[in-house]
Amino acid sequence: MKHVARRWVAAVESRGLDLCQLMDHMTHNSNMALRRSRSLHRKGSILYFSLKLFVLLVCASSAFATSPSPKNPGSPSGCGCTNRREAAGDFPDTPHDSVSLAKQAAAKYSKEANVVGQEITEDYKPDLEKRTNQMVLIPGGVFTMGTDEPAIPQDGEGPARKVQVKQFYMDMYEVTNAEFERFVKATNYTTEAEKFGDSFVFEGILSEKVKSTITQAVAAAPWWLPVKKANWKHPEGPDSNITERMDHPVVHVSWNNAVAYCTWAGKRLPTEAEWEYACRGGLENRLFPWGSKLLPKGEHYMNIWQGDFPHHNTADDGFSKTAPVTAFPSNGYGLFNMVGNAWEWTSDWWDIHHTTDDLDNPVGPPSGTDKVKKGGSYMCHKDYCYRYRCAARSQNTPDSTASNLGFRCAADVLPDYLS
Ligand SMILES: [Ca+2]
Ligand SMILES: [Ca+2]
Repeated sequence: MKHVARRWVAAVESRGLDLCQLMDHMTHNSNMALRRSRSLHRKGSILYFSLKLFVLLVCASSAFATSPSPKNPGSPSGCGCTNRREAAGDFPDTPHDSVSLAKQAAAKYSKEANVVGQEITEDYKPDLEKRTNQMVLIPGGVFTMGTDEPAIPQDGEGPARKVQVKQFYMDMYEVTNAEFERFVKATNYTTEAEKFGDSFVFEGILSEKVKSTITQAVAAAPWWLPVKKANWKHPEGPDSNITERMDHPVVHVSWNNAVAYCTWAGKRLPTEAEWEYACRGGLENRLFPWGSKLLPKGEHYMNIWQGDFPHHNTADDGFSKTAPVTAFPSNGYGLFNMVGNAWEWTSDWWDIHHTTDDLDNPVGPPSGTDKVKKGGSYMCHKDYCYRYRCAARSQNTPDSTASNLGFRCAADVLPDYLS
């Protein structure tokens, strides 16, 4: 089935909602079929070590074996893999509530896929790769969501309201390229940026070669450029890669892609309330996860933009683009980079009108056109995008992708493989 998908530019580092809303949007006919293969890498430990031994022997006997074997997750040979193309129309054209969307995804990304995703295949080097899929228990409680002193009122940061949140688990880190690659390899997943054939990239991180090929820009935010073949594996277009960034947040992932990943991992996206509660780290009415000082002890606690946006990033915090998800101190709950680095999707539909009634585990509006994202990114500068605060928020359509937009997952119960 084909449907028309409206994709908004990642309108986050703009001067405010007006510019956000003015961002150019693009219409694509897209086949939303999500291809999933059940790469049944259910090899027992004997088979696994046999394969490793075989690979070692082959490598030892070859003078040319200087690099790992080619990664070919879709190859059926030797692994008992089977491929199955899902029926088209996996995601609806029209808005549905988050729960039903998540349930649809859950039906498609089944338990067996979750198990597959956590097994180690010969393609991976667990001793060389530090996993970043750990979760921490966030104790339940009541907190003040939003603020009565909104920095960007048009984003619906206010009013402050009392919200109860039951305990849940939260990813310690933004989902990394390494973790997302495991998902892609296990399920033969194709992201929406790959299907659309382009994604939005901040001009300041593009090569001159790529920039010279671009004729289209976003009038209200000329620093966002649609780059052909930009996707999670090629964050700045075809002449870039993630080889040296496997521990950085995956970007160019849509909300739909994020839901698929979290479901595969036995997790889910956090609600906005959960995300904000987790961001605050047990503190009340503070701007940031650690308090209200931008530079506690004179040090940078997050990856944002220093200098003159969008012309010059001094990268005083050490990073002009994404940083490793383990960078900077964690907050009181042990969570890293809740603000800054990459924006993070939540499960809620976007609305700027909030009740002042006390709420119990709110899940946001029942429907909408955009999803809420939280935390700001490495592109945020106070003059343009003072959204690296726990109460701050922004939005994009569920199929939007950009070079500063990622996610982390939550869960009601800790997945077995993490306990
Ligand atoms: Ca920075
Ligand atoms: Ca973040």
